[in-house]
Amino acid sequence: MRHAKPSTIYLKDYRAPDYLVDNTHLHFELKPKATLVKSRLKIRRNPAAGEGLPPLFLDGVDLILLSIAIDGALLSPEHYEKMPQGILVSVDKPEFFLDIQTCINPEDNTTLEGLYLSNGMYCTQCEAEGFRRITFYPDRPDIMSKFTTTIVAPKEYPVLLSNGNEISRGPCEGDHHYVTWEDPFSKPAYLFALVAGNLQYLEDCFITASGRKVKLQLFTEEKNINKGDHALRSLKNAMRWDEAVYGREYDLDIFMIVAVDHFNMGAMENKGLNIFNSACVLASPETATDATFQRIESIVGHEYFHNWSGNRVTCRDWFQLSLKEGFTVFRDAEFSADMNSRAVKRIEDVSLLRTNQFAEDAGPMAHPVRPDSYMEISNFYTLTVYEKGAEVVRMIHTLLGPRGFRKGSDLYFERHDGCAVTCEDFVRAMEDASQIDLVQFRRWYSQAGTPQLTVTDYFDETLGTYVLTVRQSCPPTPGQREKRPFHIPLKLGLLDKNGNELVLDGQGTTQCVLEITEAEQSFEFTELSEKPLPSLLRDFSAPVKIDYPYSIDQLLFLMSNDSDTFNRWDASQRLAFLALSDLQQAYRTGGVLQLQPELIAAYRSVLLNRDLEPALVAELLQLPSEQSIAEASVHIDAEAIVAAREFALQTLAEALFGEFRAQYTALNVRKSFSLSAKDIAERKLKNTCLLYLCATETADALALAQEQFDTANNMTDKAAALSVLINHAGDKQAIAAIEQFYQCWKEDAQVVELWLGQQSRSSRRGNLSAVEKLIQHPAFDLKNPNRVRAVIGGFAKGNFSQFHRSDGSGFEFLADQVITLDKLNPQIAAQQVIPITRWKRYTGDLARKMKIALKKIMDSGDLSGDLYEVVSKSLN
Ligand code: 0A1
Ligand code: ZN
Repeated sequence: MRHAKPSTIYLKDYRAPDYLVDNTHLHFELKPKATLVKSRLKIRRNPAAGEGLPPLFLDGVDLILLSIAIDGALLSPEHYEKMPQGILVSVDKPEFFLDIQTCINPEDNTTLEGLYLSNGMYCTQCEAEGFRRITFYPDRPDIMSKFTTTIVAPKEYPVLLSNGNEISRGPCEGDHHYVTWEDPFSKPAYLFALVAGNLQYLEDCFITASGRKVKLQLFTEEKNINKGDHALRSLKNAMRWDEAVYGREYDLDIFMIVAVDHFNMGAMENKGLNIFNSACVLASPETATDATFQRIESIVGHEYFHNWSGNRVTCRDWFQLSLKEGFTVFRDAEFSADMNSRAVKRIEDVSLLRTNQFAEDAGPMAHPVRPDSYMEISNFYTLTVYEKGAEVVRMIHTLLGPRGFRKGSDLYFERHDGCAVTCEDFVRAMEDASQIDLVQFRRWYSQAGTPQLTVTDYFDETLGTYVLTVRQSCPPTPGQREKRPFHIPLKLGLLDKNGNELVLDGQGTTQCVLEITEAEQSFEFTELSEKPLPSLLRDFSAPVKIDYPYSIDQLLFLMSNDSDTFNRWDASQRLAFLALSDLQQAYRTGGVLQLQPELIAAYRSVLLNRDLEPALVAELLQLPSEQSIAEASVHIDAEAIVAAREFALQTLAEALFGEFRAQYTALNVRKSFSLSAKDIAERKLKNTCLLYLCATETADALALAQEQFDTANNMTDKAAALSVLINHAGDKQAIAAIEQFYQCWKEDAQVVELWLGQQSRSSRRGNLSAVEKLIQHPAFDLKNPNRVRAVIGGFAKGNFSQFHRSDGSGFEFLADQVITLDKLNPQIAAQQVIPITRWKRYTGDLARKMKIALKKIMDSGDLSGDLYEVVSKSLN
């Protein structure tokens, strides 16, 4: 099971499969420790793969092979060869039925890949390579087959689900029953799913644009059945949206969602049977925050949209993962933008990209949107493939315009329906439909790293011409020293001294998209009477870093005048970054820390401006997180970052106490709960004010937090109050709140996870010994990824100051946890180790101590392939 050194797989080595599987019949007899899986595969030689009858390779991991037969004749061991990762079967005819029986152990399967048990419920996770843990099979996405699945189980498991439509059910001997499912659509094995359990369900229906009735069902354990409404509502919105925006209808008569507590990722788009991490589907106002409600809406949308972008048209191989993920993230982001505040959604997505994807691009695991090699594909479900991949699709949308893009997506779906294709096929469909040349644009798929744009300008007063010069470069990444210029859409506007938009052409256009294709390029704007102020990279039109020598006054001006909401926010962030950088410098040199009065004044005017929408005010008031400050630094000085941010927060909180207090009071009116965009924005603004107020740690402010904690009628307000009490109240008050909250919610898995996460992320209370205590708490469970992410991830990824303590104890703790975790769940171990893999960017002793922790992992013996890949690449 463990590999000494896993081998590297290359895109350039892709070969079409030797054999195709037209039909797959599966028969499961479920038992916790010994499930019997019988499969019958209708196999034929792939005419596109050459001559002769080569042996057939079937992937298989952790399986007990009971028997194997071709056309009913049992094969003796000399007809097949057992290999570490599967079997090689001799073949003497071009078409045959292959019958295989295997035995698997769901109960002891802690990897959460293949078939496993979660709270007594059977469920599967087959993407990317989990099906090979169920039976021997050519487990690759370009093998598409029609599946029929029979599940036999004791009657204590009344619900037996698989993909497609139910075609029969009935009793079996000995208190057992069976259900048979048939999926009429061909699919790769990674989209297979099975669920069996004692579950309740909510039911609804959706009438498609062409008038077909689709049954919608959401399955949960009984105790959670009151938490499914929001997901079902989101599902119906997503179905309607995909019809309206992409012309895509759902294609089966039933669509099922199942919530499970043990899940490695967010959710999975199995055909007709989506399986969700409970945390990404279950919500009620008492238990879920606004952020959770919105996350659920976007993930339900994401999985639903995969039915076309992923399932009907799938990936030829795993290097093409962004074909389905980048496109589907773009689709879900637009869906969320249409359902909520478009500007806030964009700000949130760009913050995530800048903080975490840019860090990936600058780290040892940097890879292109379409990687060209991997050891373990699970390590490539990354922000680069998902979020940067979505930005790449967004740029195509910008270059083609909405109509051209829709023509392109129609052509893509029509051309490739039922096929397993490549990123190249996607780009070609976009090109063919729009006649726009994307030859150079394709480099976004093959070159890693974050491009850097440096913009300078020049105004000729006598001629009235304004020239913008743009230089682009991209830092080297592992295996790619030199980069060729990218094709970058740079959306911009020009502002006059009164903040008005200048007209850029004869048609009254005030915004344009410059197409940057060279290493250096100049653009001229004529007939201007004054030097304009450029508003660059509006709406973040490309995933790049952009440098223009804005003065503080210019940023303040953009912050209040730019018509592009995104850039108003971006100006506020640039201001904050400048201030934080000065503070870090002062801290390092032992100087006096001081926050520029202009910044304080800018925050004050934002707070007092009654014309601004609360949603935008809340965003403008956010100080960049420590993590994002770190990402923006060339060398990360963790101590200086913590000191600078803390000082800025304190100073703003004290200087604007009255304004924060007034705003808080204005918004703190008792009303019934709603999820309207307005109410969500007001809660966010109110809780931002509460956070600043409590940063002063005055009794007055903490009393407000306590009052909110005691009386809130929704989890957003309750959790916000708990968080500030944990971080700012004295021991007695904080500990009482922590304890009271737990006693109230200890039966609710999602709330307990929130509670664990808040403590381990607390810069005040989440020190190492507190986190070590949390690990001993009965609510913690190393076998449950959500608990691991809350406590270990909360500490290593969300508690910058405590994790980066100068003694390196945080890194050693992480290393020890990762070593233990790797024996249970390699995917989660490899996800959790990431913070210490970026050691090269840290200053001083921290880099050395992170490296020691990595070496400890490397030397601990048998690593999984997942963990080995990440650790070895970061030690290189
Ligand atoms: N395709 C899913 C993501 C996913 C990937 C792997 C998983 O298990 C290892 C689970 C889910 C999505 O994009 O939502
Ligand atoms: Zn996805």
